[in-house]
Amino acid sequence: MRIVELIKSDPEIYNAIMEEIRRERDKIVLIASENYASRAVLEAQGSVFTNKYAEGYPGKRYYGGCEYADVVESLAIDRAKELFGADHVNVQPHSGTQANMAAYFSVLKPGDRILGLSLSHGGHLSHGAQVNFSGMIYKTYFYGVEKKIGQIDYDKVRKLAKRHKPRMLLAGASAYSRIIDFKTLSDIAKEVNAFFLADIAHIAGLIATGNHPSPVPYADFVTTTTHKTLRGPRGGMIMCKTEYAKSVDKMVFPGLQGGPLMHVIAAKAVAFKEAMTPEFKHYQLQIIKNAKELSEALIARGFKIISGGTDTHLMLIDLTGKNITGKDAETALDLAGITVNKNSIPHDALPAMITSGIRIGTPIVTSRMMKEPEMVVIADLISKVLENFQDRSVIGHVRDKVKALCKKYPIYEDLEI
Ligand code: DSN
Repeated sequence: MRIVELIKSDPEIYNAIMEEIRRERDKIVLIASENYASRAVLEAQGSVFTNKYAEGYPGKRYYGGCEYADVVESLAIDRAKELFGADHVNVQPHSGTQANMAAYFSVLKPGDRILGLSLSHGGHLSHGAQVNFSGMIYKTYFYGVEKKIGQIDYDKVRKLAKRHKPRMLLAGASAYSRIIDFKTLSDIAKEVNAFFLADIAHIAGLIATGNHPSPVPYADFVTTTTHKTLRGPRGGMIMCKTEYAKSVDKMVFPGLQGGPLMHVIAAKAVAFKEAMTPEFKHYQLQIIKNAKELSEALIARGFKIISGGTDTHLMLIDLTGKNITGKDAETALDLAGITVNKNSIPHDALPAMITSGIRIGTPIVTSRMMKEPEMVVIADLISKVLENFQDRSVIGHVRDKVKALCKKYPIYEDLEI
């Protein structure tokens, strides 16, 4: 994409964009919740639809001139329905947390009880954490992962659900690497007469392509972001059973949001079309293959992975035996050109800003067309840095190798620099 005006009118922002392109090209980014969207998605998101107010829904807007906004939103809805097999879809939530908020508000009252996976065991802030609106408004209870196996024990979830009688049972995670048994969780919700909400933000791409079981047949509500494995623009979405369609739509607008971000909705539609292709299905499978290879290569180099491996796009490395905190690991790896995030591990003794772990994901390296052999190289580079994190010459050596690998697997070559 050629940038014509910005370079003249606002060189500071222009330069920051150029530096960001360079960063995304020249580093190995292993942030599990990020991805590199296609050029078509970027083009739709950078389009004139950013100019348009379209409060309301297709065919029922509060503004004139919405005929093309209706086209893109209807396409986004229809494609999402087809992709996930959902009864009803709302593509307007600005983010995953906004989507969760709208879904909660559509059926819950302040003070209702909710039960979800604890943030410190891989859950999400908006699933009841005290610092989040969800923890402030609802009475929250949490299930966790078992210390020994690093996995959810569904019998324990059932016991907790029977004890606390939540109005809503939440499924979904930000740092859980194993298949989530949505069917069992939905059975538990039914047994205690709770609504069941599955937040599939991390694994939406895997689910859309049949690489992870889908909660859509079982859940009252399925929320997601569109920018993680799904590889679309930054944003959120709600799927629900027909009986909740009206209350969800009313809660998104006018309940919680004003004008929808039509440029983002256009880009969501583009991403959903891409996600229906055989190439995307193959891409999602490769994400998982790469994650498995990377986790095995790390284990072979003496690293401990929570739950012993992965079924998905991510893994959580337990650094407790490695004499380095998550924070220091994140800093050292980034200096070497490998971007990860520090992450609490279950039962972590260190605070969330330090942590004893790092989270690693393979969506971006797979978008760059890297495969299993490159995962072994990356595991080796990670190991070198973490075993020698105070040695500047090792870090410099790894940085050179990272640059070479990135050159071999270029991305965004057609973006200006
Ligand atoms: N915090 C994001 C993640 O990285 O998983 C999700 O909101």
